[in-house]
Amino acid sequence: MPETRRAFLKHGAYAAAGLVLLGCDAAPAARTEIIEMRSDALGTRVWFDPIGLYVAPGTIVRWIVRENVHTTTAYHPRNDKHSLRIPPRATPWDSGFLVQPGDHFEIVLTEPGVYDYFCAPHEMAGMVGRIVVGKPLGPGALAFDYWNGKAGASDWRRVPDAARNAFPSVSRILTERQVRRAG
Ligand SMILES: [Cu+2]
Repeated sequence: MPETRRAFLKHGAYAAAGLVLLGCDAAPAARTEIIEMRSDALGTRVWFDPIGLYVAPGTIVRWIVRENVHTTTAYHPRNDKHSLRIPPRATPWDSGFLVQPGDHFEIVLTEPGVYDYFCAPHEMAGMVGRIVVGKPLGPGALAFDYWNGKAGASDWRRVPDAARNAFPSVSRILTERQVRRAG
């Protein structure tokens, strides 16, 4: 698994939702949106910018480190029992640690719906983001605790309060298309 992950990182690409794998050198046929992974000098404030993003299905989303060390990790039970907050048919992603400025990771999002994701070392600090692909569908559009009491979800982790408070609403993303978070 580490070897596979390293290979993905080297190519800066990852297939999600059963999609196309693209290398950084490939000329992308689809539109690419950039999400920066930010931090102040002391690492006391950390954030994704934009924190909220609307894209059309088939868009490539690339996360790139500007400062500090981060991951982009989908809210999905396969990622350390986090609750499911991406479309059920989409494949969860986890970039692993991106450590150098300029390190990046990308996926192609084809399945319509809301995708919530977090930075593993900074989730408790509220470093999360939300992408709406096409339509505001799926569990990411539901309340954070929608899964309480459901079979198979008893060991899922609760979304921490700092993360809950950081997410831009789906309606705001649909209106503004890009929700920036001031540094
Ligand atoms: Cu982070």
